[in-house]
Amino acid sequence: MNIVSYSVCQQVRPIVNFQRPLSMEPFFRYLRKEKVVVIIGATGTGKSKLAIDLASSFPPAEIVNSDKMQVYQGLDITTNKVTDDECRGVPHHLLGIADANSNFTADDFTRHASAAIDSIVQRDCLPIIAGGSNSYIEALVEDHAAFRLKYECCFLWVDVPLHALDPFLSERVDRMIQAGQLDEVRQFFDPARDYTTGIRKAIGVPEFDEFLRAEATADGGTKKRLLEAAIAKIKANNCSLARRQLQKIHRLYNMWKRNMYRLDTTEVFKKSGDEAEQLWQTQVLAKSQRIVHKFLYDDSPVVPAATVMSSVPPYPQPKQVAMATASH
Ligand SMILES: *[C@@H]1O[C@H](CO)[C@@H](O)[C@H](O)[C@H]1NC(C)=O
Ligand SMILES: CC(=O)N[C@H]1CO[C@H](CO)[C@@H](O)[C@@H]1O
Repeated sequence: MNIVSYSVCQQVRPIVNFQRPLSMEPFFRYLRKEKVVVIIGATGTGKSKLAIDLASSFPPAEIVNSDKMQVYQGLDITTNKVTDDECRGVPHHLLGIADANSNFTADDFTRHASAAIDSIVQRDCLPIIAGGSNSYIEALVEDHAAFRLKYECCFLWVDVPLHALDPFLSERVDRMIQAGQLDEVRQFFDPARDYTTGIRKAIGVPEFDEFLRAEATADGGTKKRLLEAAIAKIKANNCSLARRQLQKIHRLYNMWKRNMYRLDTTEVFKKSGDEAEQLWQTQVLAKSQRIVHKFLYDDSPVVPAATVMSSVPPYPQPKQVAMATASH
């Protein structure tokens, strides 16, 4: 997961530029900012999936993680990192790159993410930033002057009403427990350490402290009670995290609404299995594809809704070599 392979990018490069006459190229190179897609949304709304789906429909694209816990090594279940299968060959950056017992800061994120995005663009790939840490995204795209000079962002906001999200988050905690989250955290447990540093701050770690301290000595009934309490606390903490994230997103929306698009996934959350996937494809993904297509090639007509699935051309024009980038 940490070792990024760029092979996907190298393969799918179109040979012919059929949009602009060759002689105009240098002119556009200097005028145009490089484009970055940013996917935001509360925990559990499907940001990672959308990023991978979009990267697969606009290759070559690479994903930059903006989740402040997924930047750390370890606790892959607890922090809900994408698996190799889920990545479908799309390269990911800033996943599991930081020492779990260090403090990775918003400044660190800005530095690492800028470097990753510069390198993605230099290889003629589209950078897609995705993750739940809105403060990191704000630090990068709002407070970082060099980034603002070089890049232009399109924000996709994956939204779902909290009443639909809460039960989903609760089920997701149960699925994580089944997948072995407690074992993962137990291996990490160190009674001498507090929960102020690095990955130990992740939701799903401090909540198990009381249970893990008592585990060796307590009787069965006490253990059961402590475990249930820990799981309930994780659920509650995740639901309140989702609320805080949403508040922050509403604030960002007021700042960025010119370039920010809300994707309503309410209908998807009402269904499950194949039906949910179908709705995701025809509604959420198709709409995102139209928005991103327009953002990337804004001199081309918007693709009509009914035909989008079949008619989005795969990357019709190679992105410009990053000349503007190099001159800063
Ligand atoms: C990480 O930051 C917290 C404050 O947020 C501090 O208490 C802790 O000592 C820091 N840990 C390290 C290893 O610097
Ligand atoms: C079980 C669950 O949904 N856990 C999530 C709680 O929120 C954090 C965000 O900090 C996610 O990383 C977890 O996956």
